[in-house]
Amino acid sequence: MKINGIKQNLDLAKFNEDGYMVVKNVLTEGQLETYRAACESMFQKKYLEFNDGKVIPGWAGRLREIGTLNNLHKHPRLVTIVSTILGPDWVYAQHSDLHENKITNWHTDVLPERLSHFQDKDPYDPGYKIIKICILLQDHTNNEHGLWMRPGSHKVQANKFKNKGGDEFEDVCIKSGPKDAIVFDQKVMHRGQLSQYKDTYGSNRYLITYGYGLNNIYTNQHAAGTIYRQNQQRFEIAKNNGKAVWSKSVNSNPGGDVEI
Ligand SMILES: O=C(O)CCC(=O)C(=O)O
Repeated sequence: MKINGIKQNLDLAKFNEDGYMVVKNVLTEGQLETYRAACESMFQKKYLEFNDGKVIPGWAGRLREIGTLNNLHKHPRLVTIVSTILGPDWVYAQHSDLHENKITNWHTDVLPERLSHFQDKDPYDPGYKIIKICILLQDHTNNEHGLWMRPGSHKVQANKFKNKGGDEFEDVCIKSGPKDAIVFDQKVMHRGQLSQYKDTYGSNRYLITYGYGLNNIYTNQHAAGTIYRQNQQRFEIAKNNGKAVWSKSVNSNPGGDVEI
């Protein structure tokens, strides 16, 4: 889709109300094919096993082996989405994750308790505005293995870093196509698949996710915690020659940038 088309299709009122929106056809057919092939190849070489799947954390802009996917986070179509939602003064929040077949239950993307020392500011202050862009590289129009949302839950103040309740929200399954992006306020409750897409469809489920936020202390603190978490996970990958398993007891302190 052309940049102008993307801009016109962004329903900001709905985004503010529900905490998310689907942006159709952000990728071209060619990008989809290239990126799926890049993921297939990359996940043979480097990964952290996590929740029944594999992840590569903190890769965007620094995983040359992944080809053109390496710089998708700076693509003009994504930049247009971000600047339409956040205005001109935003930063890439240093969050990128790539998932293969991961199972993910309900949560928000506010830093978890174990990283809460990075963020002394309350995520429910008005200055905290961090969004995620997710691209699921397969068709979810006819299945329930895509991304799920609890619309409006981003507005409900939770006890700082704790997850919110759930019963008061409606569970909505997003029927995204493989070239669509889903953009959300990272305080909205969301989940991924609870059973394996690949068991039904015979191919891997891939997810690309990036974070962006207002250029302020809230985003800086969130980014610091995210970089730390990603480096902890990358450290495990590096230490295990590319193929590692994540466990809750891992408590490495890489103390700096980790190349994988
Ligand atoms: O697997 C998915 O679709 C969602 C993953 C997710 O919620 C996350 O990475 O925060």
